[in-house]
Amino acid sequence: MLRIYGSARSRGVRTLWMVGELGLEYEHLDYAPRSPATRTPEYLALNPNARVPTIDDDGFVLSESMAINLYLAKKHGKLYPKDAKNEAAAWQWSFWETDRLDRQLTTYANNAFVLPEAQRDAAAAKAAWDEIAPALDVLETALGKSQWLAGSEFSIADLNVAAAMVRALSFDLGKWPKVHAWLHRCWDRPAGQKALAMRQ
Ligand SMILES: N[C@@H](CCC(=O)N[C@@H](CS)C(=O)NCC(=O)O)C(=O)O
Repeated sequence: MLRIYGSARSRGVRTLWMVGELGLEYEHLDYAPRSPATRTPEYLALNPNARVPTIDDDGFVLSESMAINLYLAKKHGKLYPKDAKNEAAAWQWSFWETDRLDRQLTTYANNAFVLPEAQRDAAAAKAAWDEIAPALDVLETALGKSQWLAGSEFSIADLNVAAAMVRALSFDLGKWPKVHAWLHRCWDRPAGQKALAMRQ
């Protein structure tokens, strides 16, 4: 049995969307980030970074949301590109998101609207946005060439990047119309909607 550690309100939503796409049965341990459950010796043995998500797939333990999704898609032969070039494009976009958008989006969202107003840091929000905007330009250009990020259909590349951009669903993306349309096209999938509902 596949066990998923990590709340849907965390990067765990990426894994929960993926298993929905694959139609897998799983056990969900709804651990919140920084919760005591992520600090126990048992959990630290699975993920010494004390972060979520982590999976235990019949004894195979893996962390890092992008790697988890690439592994699950490849293992189950769905949404994983069959040719080497599109496979590499899926890696490229997953690593790109981690480098150019991942923490920047969290920092921006926290300091722009998630934290109570008194705890927000406007300078941190601006610094994050100054990195997010050029990354969205890059994505807009890529989506001007192709509807999807790796090949001619929705794939793990789109899922990994769109899932990591969950916060951007509430941003004004008017300057990036292709990103806006693509992001909603991805999240409108039934498995995306189901994962999103788990965040409520
Ligand atoms: N690169 C990791 C990041 C994991 C991560 O930072 N998760 C957050 C929740 S979204 C967490 O567990 N934070 C706990 C902490 O900062 O102590 C991944 O993509 O899985």
